[in-house]
Amino acid sequence: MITLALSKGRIFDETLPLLKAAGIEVLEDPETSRKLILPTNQPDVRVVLVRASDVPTYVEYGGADLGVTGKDVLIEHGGAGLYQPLDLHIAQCHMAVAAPTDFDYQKAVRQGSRIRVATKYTTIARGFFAEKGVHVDLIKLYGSMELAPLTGMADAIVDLVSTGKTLKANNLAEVEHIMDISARLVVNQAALKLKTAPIRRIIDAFAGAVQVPE
Ligand code: PRT
Ligand code: MG
Repeated sequence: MITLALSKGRIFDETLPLLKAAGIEVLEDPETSRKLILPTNQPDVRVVLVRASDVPTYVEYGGADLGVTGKDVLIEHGGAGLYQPLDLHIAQCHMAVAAPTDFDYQKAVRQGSRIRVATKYTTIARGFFAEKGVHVDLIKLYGSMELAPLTGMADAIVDLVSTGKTLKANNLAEVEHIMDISARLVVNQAALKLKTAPIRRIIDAFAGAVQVPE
């Protein structure tokens, strides 16, 4: 049995065409089914639905042989023990620093002020500001980062941006581009040794189906 960990939403939706290229079709729709283990047309391949931030953990500890996860999630997890053979170029977005339009972020940086930054991505944020030599107090949040500056709790946020609509709707503007983000295929290293042929077949099919945007 091969077990693939996916999260509901964009990761699941954008992985479907890659699975199709590997001859795998998921037999139930996660949006309507309550099942957490979804069968596929291949009797020896199943999909488990987990929280996006839990995908690397399931693969690390062998709850799944493979998984698809954002580079953001992977960096925050640490990626220990995971083989990362492929950038799938799906669920694309970028990590950015954003601040209210009336906060002069560049001036605060020039003056060496301490900046209060709210984020779910503390590892990425800490690394980015340390590299730049900017002093920050990080406030860890688990969601709706945009709210933190609006309530006066933080000066800025570090969050993912795709269309930019969320920032705009909350009177925030991007002030730093941190890194491009896309989803990766991650593989449990012991599973790769034990089930080399079927896992390689999936990796190769995914590799052949990846569409690199210009
Ligand atoms: O939702 P849940 O808390 O369960 O987990 P999650 O938010 O981690 O999962 P999900 O499915 O939303 O995201 C899975 C992966 O998709 C992330 O780990 C990213 O790698 C990737 N991805 C791509 C995104 C986005 N685009 C994205 N736009 N993840 C989140 N967003 C959010 C962003 O945080 C912000 O709140 O969308 C909002 C901004 O979108 P725009 O279009 O308004 O700029
Ligand atoms: Mg989400």
